[in-house]
Amino acid sequence: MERVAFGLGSNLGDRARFLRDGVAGLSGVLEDIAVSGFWDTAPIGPPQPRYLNAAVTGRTELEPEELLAIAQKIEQRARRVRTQRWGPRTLDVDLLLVGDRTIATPALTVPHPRLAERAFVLRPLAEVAGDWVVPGAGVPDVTVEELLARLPLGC
Ligand code: A4P
Ligand code: MG
Repeated sequence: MERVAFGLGSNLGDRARFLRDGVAGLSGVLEDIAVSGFWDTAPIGPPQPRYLNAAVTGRTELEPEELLAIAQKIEQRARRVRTQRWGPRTLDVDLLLVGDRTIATPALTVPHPRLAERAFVLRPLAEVAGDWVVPGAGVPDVTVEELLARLPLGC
């Protein structure tokens, strides 16, 4: 079993409901699930409503590609409409971490490429996975908690 982490975000409609739906979807495929608090965060990217963000960890035998497909299915169930990159969405489900693995294929990058620079990802993630060493984030090893502490103020 591999430990995996997902980041969830919503900034349209009933944000908490979309996050709860996302958590429910992930709880169907993960064991030992842990869910962070729901954080109200300032939007990064083009002007758009504030987000509610959360992180989920759990354990699974599923392959990363299967996890990505499941995340996308959960997004579709929230009837997510993709308009612009980094634009508003009912529900975004990103695969953040898969154990200590690094993956770089056209469809999937793990750890999530913008994980280390985003407080809206790291703050919820630190609640459920603060001591998780993020592969490729630095030498010597760097944990989620340390990445969060390194962020400039205001992120
Ligand atoms: N993809 C590659 N690696 C991954 C991965 N680890 N997890 C590919 C998920 N997807 C991954 O994603 C585009 C493609 O990325 C997918 O087809 C998949 O094959 P997408 O979700 O369709 O596009 P997107 O989310 O619009 O773009 P992107 O670059 O993923 O945006 P982000 O980084 O998710 O940012 N501000 C706040 N406060 N809170 C937020 O949650 N979110 C965004 C979106 C912007 N600003 C935000 C927030
Ligand atoms: Mg995304």
